[in-house]
Amino acid sequence: MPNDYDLDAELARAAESLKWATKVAVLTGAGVSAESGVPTFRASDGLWEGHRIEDVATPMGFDRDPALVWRFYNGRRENVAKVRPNPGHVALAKLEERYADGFTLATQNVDGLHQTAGNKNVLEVHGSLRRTRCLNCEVVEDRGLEPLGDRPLCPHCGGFLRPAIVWFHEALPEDVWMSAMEAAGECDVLLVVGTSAVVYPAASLIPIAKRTKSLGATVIECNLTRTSASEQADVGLYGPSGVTLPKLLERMGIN
Ligand code: BV8
Ligand code: ZN
Repeated sequence: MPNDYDLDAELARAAESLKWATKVAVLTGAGVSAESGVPTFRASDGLWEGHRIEDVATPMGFDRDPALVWRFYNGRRENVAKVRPNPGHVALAKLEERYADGFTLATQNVDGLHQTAGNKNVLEVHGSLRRTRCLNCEVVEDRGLEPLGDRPLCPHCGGFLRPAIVWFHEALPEDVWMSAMEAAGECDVLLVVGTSAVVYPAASLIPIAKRTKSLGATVIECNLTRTSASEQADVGLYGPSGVTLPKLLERMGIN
C-alpha cells in the first residue's frame, strides 16, 4: 500500500456510497474464507493444495483420473466441514439484512460459508462442494460434506457421480450466471471481496457494474492487496476482510 494510504478515509467513502444505495451486489472469492482456514487458490507455489489445477479442476483431469479428483474434493469437503464463517462472512450476512431484496451475493467460492453465516440470496457461480451431479441421469443433489469415496455412484441410477463444481473450460450454470450479471448491471454499489479477479467470466461482473447503470456503480474493493481489478475500484479497503468489513458496518451504524 502507498504509505499515504488512509483506511479510515476509504471506510468513510465506502460508507457514504452505501448510505445512498438501494441495490448492493457483492462478488466474493477465496480471500473472504481465508481467515476461516480455507486455502486460497493462487498460493505462491502455483499448486493448489499440492495439485496442478489441470489435474483436479478440469473435465480432462477428471476423465484422466476421477479417483484422484474425488480424493481432492473429499479432502476439501472434510476441511470445510471443520471450519466456521469468519467476521467477514458475518458482516456480509448483516449487510444483506440491511438491504433485503436489494442485495445479491455472487460467490466464486464453493465452501457454502456465506449461507452458513446467514446470507440468503447467494449465487454460487462455480457450484458447491456439497453438491454432486450424476454423469448418467444428470441429477444434482446436495450430499452434505461427508466424504463420498473415490468413485461414488448415483443413488438413483447407479451412474458415476462428479462434483457439481464448474471446472476450467466449463460453462457457468446459465440461470445463476444470468442472475449475477443482472445484479451487477443494476447495482448502485458492487463490493468485490477477496478475489484476485483473474478468473473469467466471474471477474467480468466488475466492468459490468461499472458500465451498465448510467453513472456506473461504485466499486469497493476489499482485499489484502491491490489486484488486477483495483484500477476499476472507486474505493479500496485494504486489509483482512474479517477486519475491514466489520469496520465498514460499524461506520454504517450496523452492529
Ligand atoms: C469458461 C471451481 C468457457 C473449482 C473455479 C485458457 C484456457 C482455458 C480457459 C481459459 C483460458 N484463459 C481464460 C480462460 C477462461 C478461464 C479463466 O478465467 N482462466 C483464468 C485462470 C485465466 N475460465 C474458465 O475456464 C471458466 N469457464 O471460460 O468456459 C465456456 C463457455 C461456454 C461453454 C463452454 C465453455 C470457468 C472458471 C471456473 C473455474 N473454477 N473453481 C473449485 O473451486 O474447486 S475457479 C477458482 O478460481 C475458484 O472458484 C476461485 O474462487 C476462483 C478465483 O480465484 P479467487 O477466488 O480470486 O482466489 P485467489 O486465490 O486467486 O485470490 C484470493 C484473493 O484473496 C487474493 O487477491 C488475495 O489477496 C485475497 N485475500 C487473501 N486473504 C485475504 C484476502 N482478501 C481479504 N482478506 C483476506 N484475509
Ligand atoms: Zn444417476
